Amino acid sequence: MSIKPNIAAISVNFDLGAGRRGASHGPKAIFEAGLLQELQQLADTVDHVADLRLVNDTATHLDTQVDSTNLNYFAEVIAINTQLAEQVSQVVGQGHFPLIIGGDHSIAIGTIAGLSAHYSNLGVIWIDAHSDLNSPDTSPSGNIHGMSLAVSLGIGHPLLTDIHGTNPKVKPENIVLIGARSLDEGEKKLIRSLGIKCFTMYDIDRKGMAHVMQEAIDYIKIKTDGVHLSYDVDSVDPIEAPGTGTAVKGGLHFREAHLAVEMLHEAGIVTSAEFVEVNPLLDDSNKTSQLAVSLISSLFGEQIL
Ligand code: NNH
Ligand code: MN
Ligand code: MN
Ligand code: MN
Repeated sequence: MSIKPNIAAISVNFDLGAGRRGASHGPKAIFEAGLLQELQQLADTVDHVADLRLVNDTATHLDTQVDSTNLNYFAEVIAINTQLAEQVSQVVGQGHFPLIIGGDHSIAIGTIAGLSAHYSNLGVIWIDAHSDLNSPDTSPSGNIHGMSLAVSLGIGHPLLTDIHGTNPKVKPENIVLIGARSLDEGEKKLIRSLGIKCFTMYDIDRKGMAHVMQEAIDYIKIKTDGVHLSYDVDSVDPIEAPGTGTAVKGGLHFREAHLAVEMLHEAGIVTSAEFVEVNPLLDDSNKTSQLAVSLISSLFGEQIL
């Protein structure tokens, strides 16, 4: 992003991919915390192009033959992601930078589907306490926000993997996971068998965040034609990000969380981004939505000095 981007913000008021309600209020809280005002100082142009939500019953027309075992709110997740993929693809086609504000992490399905139409080697940097690599067979919860990266790899129910065209949307060697500390058994197996690059909290403690980010950037930039940043705020320690549905202790500190996006800005490789899992119902202080605004500003070049 050495040239200032034209940002197209897309808010997704959706939380049925998660186990508890509230992330659907994330966009409102993040916008109220001053997102657009901050971005106006950093971007060439900023437009809030879409504010997506499920409308009434549009999502309930799944064939009774369809097996939706261990897929909570399956029809709703399909519906919102179909809309989102279309919107994201349109924005990329117009040459704008898609900035998606969630919402729970199931919306990465639609974001990545929409992007994949424009990139043959899309890179994905997934900053998250989790890896979201479950399928209905391995998921302990049935919550689709824990399956979105697997779906983007073409693993999971065909009605999810086929959203917005052919699959897989992303290749395992083009993914980097950062901040992992809560992985289910099936996810660990998949990371190993597919050889997905994964920097856990252990790696971050051991090598330092600057080293990890530099390795991640060097790894992904040589082989991709675009890089999507998928930032789940539960990657950040609950002390700094209490407002999220599945907080896990031992996370990124405030500066580590920022350094990641500061280094990505400096590297100039990111072509789209999403920030997800802010749940204002779990955070009276609005600390977490303020953190999201601060992280997004840093991604677009807000500097300390
Ligand atoms: N791994 C758990 C599951 O699949 C939790 C996923 N929760 C997330 N992922 N917040 O980022 O249910
Ligand atoms: Mn500012
Ligand atoms: Mn996630
Ligand atoms: Mn997570």
